[in-house]
Amino acid sequence: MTRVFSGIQPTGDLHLGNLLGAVRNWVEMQHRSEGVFCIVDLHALTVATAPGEVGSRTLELAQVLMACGLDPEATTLFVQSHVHEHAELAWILQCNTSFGELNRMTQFKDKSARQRDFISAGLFTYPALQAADILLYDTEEVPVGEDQRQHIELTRDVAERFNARFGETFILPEAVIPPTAARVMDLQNPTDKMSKSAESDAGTILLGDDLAVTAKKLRRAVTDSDNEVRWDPAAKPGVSNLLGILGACTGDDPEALAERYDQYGPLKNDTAEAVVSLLEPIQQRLAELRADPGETSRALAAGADKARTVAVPVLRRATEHIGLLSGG
Ligand code: ATP
Ligand code: LTN
Repeated sequence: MTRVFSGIQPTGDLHLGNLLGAVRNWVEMQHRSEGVFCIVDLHALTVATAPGEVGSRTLELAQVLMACGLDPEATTLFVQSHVHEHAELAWILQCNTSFGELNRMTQFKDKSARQRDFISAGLFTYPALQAADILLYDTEEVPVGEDQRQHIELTRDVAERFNARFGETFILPEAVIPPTAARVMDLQNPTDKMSKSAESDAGTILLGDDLAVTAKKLRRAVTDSDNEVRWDPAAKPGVSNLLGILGACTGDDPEALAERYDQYGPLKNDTAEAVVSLLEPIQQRLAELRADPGETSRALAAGADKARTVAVPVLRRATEHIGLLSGG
């Protein structure tokens, strides 16, 4: 079976972009591949956090992922900091990544521009930790949204360089980007991606939102004034975003869907209905999981044990190929 790895940061409430662009595809892949899914809490430390915040968000995110359908029995679901090999391999990979490569990363440019007074070195070297996450599991496929393509390409470059320097060690992974909803846009500013860190949440559908609020946000989505339903992300970003969301929910091609509508109102209503039906069962399952946090903690501990069975030998392979003196 194909080894699949992906990660998600415990930095804010999950939104529809995370669900359609990433998490839903993980759930789909979990029974036909060997899935390893990681809550990347160390990545969350790259921007300022209050004491205790990352830990509680980590547990919450695990519950949300399980409510979305990730089955800890069928996959490996674990927390990055529980498997120390991630941080250790990240250091080794930093030493095989150039300053120039990291300096070209658009996520670093975007995120550092948003920090007012402190840009951590970790924010800059973040992609080396991400490369470690992926390479530690001999990963073949990495299901992510479009915004992560550049990081996966860097991971391949670093793996290739390491292999050339020290001998065949790492498998080169491929990004797997979904055909629809790879980039869900903000409903109020449809030229920006839907994001946890947007200034206002009017354009963001949060998985935990009251469903009446969800429907209202979709019906109030910004479109344009010509009232023509057409799939054209460049000229009609708002309308195309709704078509993309509806298509991702129903499994239809957004371009074909456009033919069925000649007004914005019905498109907005149908999109709201589709999103509400997608979220309703997730919210119900989440309420059950929240009632017993011990169940999630136990699943995460078992997940970390499973993860170590792969990560420990892969890190050893890397240190042996480098030729670090064995400690016995
Ligand atoms: P933010 O939403 O604050 O920018 P992020 O991009 O760091 O957060 P993560 O939680 O790290 O979000 O991302 C988890 C997954 O969700 C990644 O695979 C990412 O590509 C995907 N993703 C995030 N935003 C979107 C979006 N608007 N559309 C599609 N996929 C997305
Ligand atoms: N950088 C990613 C999160 C992430 C990730 C990973 C994704 C960290 N490690 C490994 C895929 C594989 C983000 O910001 N969305």
